[in-house]
Amino acid sequence: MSDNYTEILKENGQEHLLKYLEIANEEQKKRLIEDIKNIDFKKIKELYSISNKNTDKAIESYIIEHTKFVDKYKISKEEFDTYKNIGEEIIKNGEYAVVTMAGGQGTRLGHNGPKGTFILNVKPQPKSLFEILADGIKRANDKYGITLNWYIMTSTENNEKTQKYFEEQKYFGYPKEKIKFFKQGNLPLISEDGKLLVDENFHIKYAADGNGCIYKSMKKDGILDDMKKKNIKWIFIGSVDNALLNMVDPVLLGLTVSEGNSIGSKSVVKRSPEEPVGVFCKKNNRPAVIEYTELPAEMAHERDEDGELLFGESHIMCNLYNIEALEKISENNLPYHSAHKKASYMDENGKMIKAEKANAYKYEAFIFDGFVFFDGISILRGRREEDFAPVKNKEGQDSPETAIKLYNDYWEKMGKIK
Ligand code: UD2
Repeated sequence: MSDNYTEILKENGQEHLLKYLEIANEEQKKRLIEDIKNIDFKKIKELYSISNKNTDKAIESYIIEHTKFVDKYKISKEEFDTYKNIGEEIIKNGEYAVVTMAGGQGTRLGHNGPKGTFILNVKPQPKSLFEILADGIKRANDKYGITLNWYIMTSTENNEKTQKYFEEQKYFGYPKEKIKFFKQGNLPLISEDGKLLVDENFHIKYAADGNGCIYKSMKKDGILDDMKKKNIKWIFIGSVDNALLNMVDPVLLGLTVSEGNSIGSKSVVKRSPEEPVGVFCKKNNRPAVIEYTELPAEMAHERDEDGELLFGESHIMCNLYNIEALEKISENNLPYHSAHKKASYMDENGKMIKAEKANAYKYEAFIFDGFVFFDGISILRGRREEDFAPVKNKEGQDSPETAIKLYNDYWEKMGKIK
């Protein structure tokens, strides 16, 4: 290692990394030096400066207002049909594509692997979250006589495993050439005292940079160019962990087009003030979502004169954009949010330390922070029993058990309707 390094690490308060180089063998040394070479010290300072910010205060500095929405089942049949027809025309023309954000792991679920590979014991036979999504898109393909392009975002942590799983499962019968994977980026974890952490392989510890980084990743990996080449004009971006995710809703598309907006989103009524979902609002007169981790309790409990939660329109990760909107967001920088987390690491003597309590900060960009670049957003309120069966926790609410029930009930009802 050249002295140059020593100086740079010292100048940036990361000289503890030199100690690891003293105990490393040649191979480990090479690895760590390579990582050190790639450190963006400016970014680390920027990230560390936002750690543990008092988010309640941050919200108070904006004018936050309730936002309008359209209830899918309270509009007239005429209006409903108009939106539906507009949306269906675009879909049939091949100008619509879907994107799945699958960078997350199933940690909260206790699942060891990409979250999309988690199997739900649904009727008539168990299916992984990926298979449930594939089946949903296939149904739309059959209905509209098309084959939608399906883009899937993975992370460094799960990219290989995800692609292998799709191969093993023969892409769930989906035409392989219509599926494209791309990878999101990483950001370092930073200790409470501003230090980079090292893992047992003498690598600096990084974690996925949050679903808001999807915009830049789509641009960098040529996904936006690919869409333009294919004449795709409208793009749906959804999560991997909602067993009732409707990725192809022509009413949402038609509403967004009719209202002259570039972005749209599906919502459901928030179950309770405590439900862990973001909520739609206007922030300094711009469309926005306040994340559940950042919504002050007082605001979460506020009700209007009809007794409905004032901030009760849940962001269920059903987002729609035209291609220009995605281009625009990808050219802007979204803010990072910090979370105080447990992170195991290796100490300077080569001993693994398992964190018993939160000891480091993780930084993430949030997808809905891209909404602020637009004058308006079309929000279509759907129904929880049709649109939202999140799989988040091992047990209790939003667990496999609750998602399976919602899924089975929905399909039983749909079967009967047919
Ligand atoms: C998300 C939303 C929240 C609400 C809720 C509904 C954000 C920031 N929050 O909270 O407002 O809508 O979902 O279910 O979006 N993901 C990646 N890469 C990452 C992080 C996440 O691809 O770096 C994906 C993940 O695979 C999943 C989705 O984003 O498909 C949501 O991930 P989460 O579990 O981090 O979000 P959650 O439940 O905290």
